Amino acid sequence: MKQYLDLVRMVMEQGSWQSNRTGVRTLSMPGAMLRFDLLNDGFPAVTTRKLAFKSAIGEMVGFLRGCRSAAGFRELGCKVWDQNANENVQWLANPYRLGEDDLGSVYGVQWRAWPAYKLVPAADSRIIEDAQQRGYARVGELTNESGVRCVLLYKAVDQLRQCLDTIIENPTDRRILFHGWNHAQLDEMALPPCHLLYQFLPNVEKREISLCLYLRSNDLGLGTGFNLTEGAALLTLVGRLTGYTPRWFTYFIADAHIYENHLPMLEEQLKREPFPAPRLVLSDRIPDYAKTGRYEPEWLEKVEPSDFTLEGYRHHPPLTAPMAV
Ligand code: UFP
Repeated sequence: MKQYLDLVRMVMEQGSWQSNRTGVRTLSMPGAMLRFDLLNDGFPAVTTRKLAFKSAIGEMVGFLRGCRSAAGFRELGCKVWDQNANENVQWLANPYRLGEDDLGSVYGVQWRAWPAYKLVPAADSRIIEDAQQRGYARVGELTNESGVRCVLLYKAVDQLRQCLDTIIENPTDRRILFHGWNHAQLDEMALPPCHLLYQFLPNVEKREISLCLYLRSNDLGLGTGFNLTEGAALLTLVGRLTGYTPRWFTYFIADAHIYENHLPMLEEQLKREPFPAPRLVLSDRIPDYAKTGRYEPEWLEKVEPSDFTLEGYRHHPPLTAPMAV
């Protein structure tokens, strides 16, 4: 995890002080990249303090299930959403909030059920039939501003499942990605997504699969270690279910920042010598496509946090700092 510490050092030395909505200023640097070779260098776990591995995996499993409630995340062992659900005053006043613990249509909702609508002239039966063949259902009819009768069609797009299907059916495709930034619903979320674009890149000859992940905003003190764990774990799971060995995990950050009140924690981490990377082990329960030849994407929902173990994880003592909400 030298790369992570180098990035922290660089932002400390070259970043600029910036203000933001949280009231705690940050040292920020626009544009950063980390790249990990999961096959040869192990799992990208932070070792200069204790990583909240169970919590990070719990969150990722919650995303896979399309979870939208802090209570759902807590049941999976992850408490990081509690404050965003119940203490962010802007969200508390948001009309889309369904009550205590609700987070709106965050991450997993978009990953597994991106709401897609089409408004089509009722006379255009070719388009309507085509949309229906693609899984859209008629939800109603209306007359638009120009007086044209239109049909409203809807489907929930399971973007992640589509990625897996494409890895199996058309692995040379360069369009295997899912996106969290749904403009139409940004006003319905407790927090607009930070990690928002995931692209899978299978290499058919080598039977390896890589992931490029883009984060619009990343808190280097508390967020990065968490998000790296989730991205690398997701790539490993997708590799298992589709028969590919996880290889390159490339992590792009747009706004890379350090909150002022995280500086003492990070300065302490920079004094510590990182330990060798651990290994992520997935339980044998999760079917290995490479061995069985059977495609079982329903395991995206069936995996449990206990299916993920970090082996040989040596780390320095825990350090904490307050999360900016
Ligand atoms: N943040 C992360 N990773 C996440 C997540 C949030 O680093 O997975 F959900 C941090 C980034 C930023 C804050 O410091 O939370 C979100 O604030 P904003 O929306 O203003 O960028």
